[in-house]
Amino acid sequence: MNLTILTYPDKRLKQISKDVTKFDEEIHKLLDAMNEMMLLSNGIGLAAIQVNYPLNILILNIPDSEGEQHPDNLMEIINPVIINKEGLTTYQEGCLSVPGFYEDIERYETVTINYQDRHGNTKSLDADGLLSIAIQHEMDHLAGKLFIEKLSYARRKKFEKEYKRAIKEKKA
Ligand code: Y12
Ligand code: CO
Repeated sequence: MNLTILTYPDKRLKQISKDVTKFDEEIHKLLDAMNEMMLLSNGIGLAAIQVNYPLNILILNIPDSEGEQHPDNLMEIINPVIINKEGLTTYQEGCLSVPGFYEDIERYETVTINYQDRHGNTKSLDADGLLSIAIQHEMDHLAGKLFIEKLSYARRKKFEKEYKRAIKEKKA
């Protein structure tokens, strides 16, 4: 499976993802290919829509306290639903679909989600810290939203200017 990451302003990133209903070999292949792509790209989170599959799938690999990622820490989250959210926190976020741009974004501090694993088993997860932030960032992708849409008007304007310039410089 050959995947490429869609980058802003690609309109396909705006698609609303749909629930997975068949937990078959095809979904397992997609999950494995997404993990490979996330590792290659130095990412800690990836939603299926970022590789042009509008399905409610996200994967995460949160680094440990030394900043190292371990294959054992891979999380595969399918059809997630937030059932509880508490508090507020701010973290400087980045996104593989918005390369080179990082900005402080406000999120809920903790979230509880229900989701399914790759076999369709139902699970529940209480998340805090970076895991909670990453889940919310990736779930926004499933709703067709990017973190830059949470910026103030002034910051968004600044971003558009800088991002356009960066794309131009890359092409030149
Ligand atoms: C906290 C904040 C955001 C998330 C969502 C997941 N985001 C990522 O995994 C972002 C990865 C990323 C990786 C990049 O590549 C390298 O560092 C080599 C990158 O690089 C450039 O843009 C040039 C940008 C973003 C989870 C938790
Ligand atoms: Co992202």
